[in-house]
Parts: sequence; C-alpha cells; structure tokens
Amino acid sequence: VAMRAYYYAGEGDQKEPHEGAPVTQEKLDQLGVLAWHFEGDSLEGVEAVAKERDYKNRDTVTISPTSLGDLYESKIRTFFDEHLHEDEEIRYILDGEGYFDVRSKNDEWIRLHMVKGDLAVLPAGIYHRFTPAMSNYTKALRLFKDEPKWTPVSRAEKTTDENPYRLQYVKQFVSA
Ligand code: KMT
Ligand code: NI
Repeated sequence: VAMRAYYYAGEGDQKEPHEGAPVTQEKLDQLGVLAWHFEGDSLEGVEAVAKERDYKNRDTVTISPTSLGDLYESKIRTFFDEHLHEDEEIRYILDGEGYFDVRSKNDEWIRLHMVKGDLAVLPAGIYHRFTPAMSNYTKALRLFKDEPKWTPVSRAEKTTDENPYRLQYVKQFVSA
C-alpha cells in the first residue's frame, strides 16, 4: 500500500500530524500525484521507476538537527514555504519519515505521511511544501533528470500563478 494521505486540519506546529479526513489514492491520481511503497532495503523498485521515467541522477539528503546543525530550523522553514518546481519531483524515503503537503483542486492542503519505503512523484507545477515530523529525522533520495530545473518558485511571488509550468499543470489536472 502507498502512503497515508489526509486533509491537513487544525493550526499549530507544522511537524504535528494535523490529521483530518482521509484522501484516497484515486484523489491523488486526479492531482497527478503518483505513489509507490517498496519493502526492504533494496533499491530495485526505485530503480525501475527511475528508469521508466528516464531519471539519470540522484542525491541523498538527511534532514535532521544532527546533520544540519544550526541550519536545521531555517532549512525546514524554507522547505515549508509553499512552492512549485518547473520539473517533476521524485522523492523516496530511505529512513525516518516526513510530510509532503500538496494542494487539492480547491486549494486545500492534502498531507502525505511518507515513511521508509514510500516513493512519491509530484508533477511539475503542483503547489507543495515539506516538513519533517516530530521525530525530526528524514533521510530521502531525490531523483532528477539530466538538467534539473529545481529552483523552488515560491507562491509568495505574486506572478507564480502565471508561471507557464503552473498553467500547464492547471490545464491538465485542476480544470480538467
Ligand atoms: C522539496 O522540494 O521541498 C524537498 O525536496 C524537500 C526535501 S526532500 C525530503
Ligand atoms: Ni519541492
């Protein structure tokens, strides 16, 4: 089974679960969000997805106070700033856990609780953000194609809704 997803409910600390009503994989499909779960330590499943979607590069990131030290708090604030990318984003959780929040068609937050073995594909142009959980430990594989256009485009920029990749996403998934 793929990761648990639900509407983000309530106020307060971004690292708390904020668990609201459940969201089905079908609903995620409609947003262009794909998900897989792979058991064990083998990267075989991830390799297969990467190959099929023509991903050639990757890196590993460890998000924790131990690995990031004084930068931890500012780093996780940046990850939690609502943004889009002009490229598809693939994330695979190697260890620990974390939350990806993606916008629904009605602009509500849907929270994906990702744990070890979970893989998610976020389409280019979807608004999203990331936060570690209360456990403060996420080790993840980030996959990218040859030329990653990876810069987060913050929604706080007023022109983001006019971004061509955003417009393409809206055309394909939101107004469809
Ligand atoms: C993103 O795009 O917000 C991230 O890649 C977050 C760190 S990867 C778990
Ligand atoms: Ni992102």
